[in-house]
Amino acid sequence: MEQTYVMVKPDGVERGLIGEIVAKIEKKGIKLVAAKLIQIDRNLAEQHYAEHIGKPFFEDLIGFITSGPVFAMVLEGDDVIKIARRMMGKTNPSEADPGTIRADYAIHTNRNVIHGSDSPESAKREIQLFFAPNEILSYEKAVDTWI
Ligand code: IDP
Ligand code: MG
Repeated sequence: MEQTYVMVKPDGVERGLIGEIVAKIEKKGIKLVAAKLIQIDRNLAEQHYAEHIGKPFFEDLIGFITSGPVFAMVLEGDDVIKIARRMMGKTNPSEADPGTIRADYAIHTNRNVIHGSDSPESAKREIQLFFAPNEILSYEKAVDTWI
């Protein structure tokens, strides 16, 4: 059983897409174990996107991700890191497969609506960055055996 960090970025929140994105996650059968609306500050943004420091798009990315609330989530399930990444689609929405969130809801790479951890190491790091341990729940759902 894996956990991953996923967030609806400020463009998705502003455009009213939280509900549709969460609906896709729920309908897929993925369990939500933590969720909150937060305003990311510069310090947290730089930690989250540390791997991109120095890249040409870094300043725009930090400005964008701190520009308004994000909807932060922890998802849990078998292979959920890869599954969530596939549901999001490629980073550049013009290369994302139809039906993925980025293909369906975004046009530009720098406004691509959603973030998801790309590996078990990133997932662990990002979950710890955004959530305290007591904010992440462990619970059974009656439908678990049907998924
Ligand atoms: P990911 O979000 O698919 O994991 P990363 O390469 O980790 O993609 O990049 C993080 C975020 O930085 C992207 O989601 C996108 O918002 C932004 N980004 C990445 N590459 C570019 C670029 O070439 N131009 C503008 N923004 C970019
Ligand atoms: Mg990434």
